[in-house]
Amino acid sequence: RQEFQWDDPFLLEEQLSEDERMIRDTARAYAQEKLQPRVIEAYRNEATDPSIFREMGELGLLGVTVPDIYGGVGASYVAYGLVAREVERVDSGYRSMMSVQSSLVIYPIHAYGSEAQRQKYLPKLISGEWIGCFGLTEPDAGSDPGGMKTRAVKTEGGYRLIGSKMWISNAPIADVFVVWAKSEAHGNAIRGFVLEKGTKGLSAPKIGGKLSLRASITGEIVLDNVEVGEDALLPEVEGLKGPFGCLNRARYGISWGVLGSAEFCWHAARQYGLDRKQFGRPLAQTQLFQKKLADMQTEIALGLQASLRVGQLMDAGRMAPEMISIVKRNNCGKALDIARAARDMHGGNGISEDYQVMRHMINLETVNTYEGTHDVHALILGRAQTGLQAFF
Ligand code: TGC
Ligand code: FAD
Repeated sequence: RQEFQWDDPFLLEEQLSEDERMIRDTARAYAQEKLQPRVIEAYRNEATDPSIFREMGELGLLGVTVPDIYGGVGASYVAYGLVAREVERVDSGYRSMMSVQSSLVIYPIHAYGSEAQRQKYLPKLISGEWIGCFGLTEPDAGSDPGGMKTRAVKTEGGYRLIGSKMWISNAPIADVFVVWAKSEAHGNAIRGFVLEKGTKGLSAPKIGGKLSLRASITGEIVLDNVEVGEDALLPEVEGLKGPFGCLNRARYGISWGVLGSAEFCWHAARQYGLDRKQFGRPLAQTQLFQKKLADMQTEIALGLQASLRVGQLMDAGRMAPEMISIVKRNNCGKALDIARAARDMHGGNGISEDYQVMRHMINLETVNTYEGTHDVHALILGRAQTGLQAFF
């Protein structure tokens, strides 16, 4: 009889390459040794530590899929997912910082940028010396980014950007801003621009009072007639497929990340149930407790297999965005259910910051919303199987 590994039911470990395991181990050691000790206080104080970017960069954890000529390690998308899982095992906010930098800033500059833009920005973003952010969402355009109002007006030497972005991760501490705008000179098509901190008219005020993702700073981007040269335009993409190409990568990473968070909650609930006795026996010896643990184990094991498969298809160049909608949507929803159950299974202690399950639970509320809400991904999948558009 094959021995059953309760914490790795389908032997995921054996399905990874040696390189993937090595990158995963680096991410796990960093997350547990350097991020875990500071997260409770960072979350309580709503404090983001910018040095985290440099620490991650030094270990090769930013832009892992980018080739080494720009400073990356040329790793697989499976490896990228494994990094997200380890970082989010500690906190979704830390994973958010990492995935914006890797998928939403490094990726578009690499995929859509000129060679000069790649040379200028990628090494410093990959080393974590520069911090990046990605501005798509606006106050009146969230699920429907095609409704954005931000516009780029042609000037003699380049463009003038006018508008505002809302809910932008990393923005208040960013050096590099990838911003999407409708460009009048391109028939009002959506185009990407790379802006730099300190440019006149560009500001990024912090959004305070967040009850979720408190270790990751979020801000607005205000574009008050920001003048940039032609060299700020990302030349190689036009239309919504530009930002969506980035979102595909970030959403895929999230599908792994949330399972790291769910695994933390599952393991914590299991241990709590083994340690705590009520009615003369461990909580873990009750049927209800065991059913919840079995549900957690099942959903996490299935979700990990699904994300691994999608990652392998991405690595083989056979990814369809709908595959990513399935794993982003389902893994976020399941992770949120698991975190809520874990919070409940900890009883009163479950609300304490020391036990950490409630922090994960509240973070996952955001993760279920950003990068396409749970329902928006249902509509993407509904459209893909019926051919009928139900967004409007
Ligand atoms: P639609 O007509 O479907 O498509 C317009 C054009 O885009 C192409 N396209 C894609 N291309 C690549 N990958 C995808 N996933 C794509 N989805 C669509 C499509 O082929 C078409 O191209 P073309 O050449 O024919 O013009 O567009 P729509 O306006 O009907 O879109 C509807 C919908 C709901 C699918 C879309 O708007 C959507 O996904 N909304 C959710 C918005 C979202 O996810 N925002 C995320 C903001 S960034 C963020 O949250 C970062 S948080 C990060 C962190 O902190 O970790
Ligand atoms: P809305 O689109 O107004 O949706 C509200 C509700 O209506 C949701 O339940 C939604 O599912 C539902 N809904 C919408 N349309 C439909 C429909 N057609 N049919 C049925 N139901 C519908 N954006 C960036 O660009 N960059 C970032 O770095 C970034 N970071 C973020 C960080 C945080 C902490 C948060 C909270 C958000 C971030 N976002 C970022 C924005 C995020 O992507 C949006 O919040 C998300 O896309 C949803 O948009 P919205 O908030 O405008 O909600």
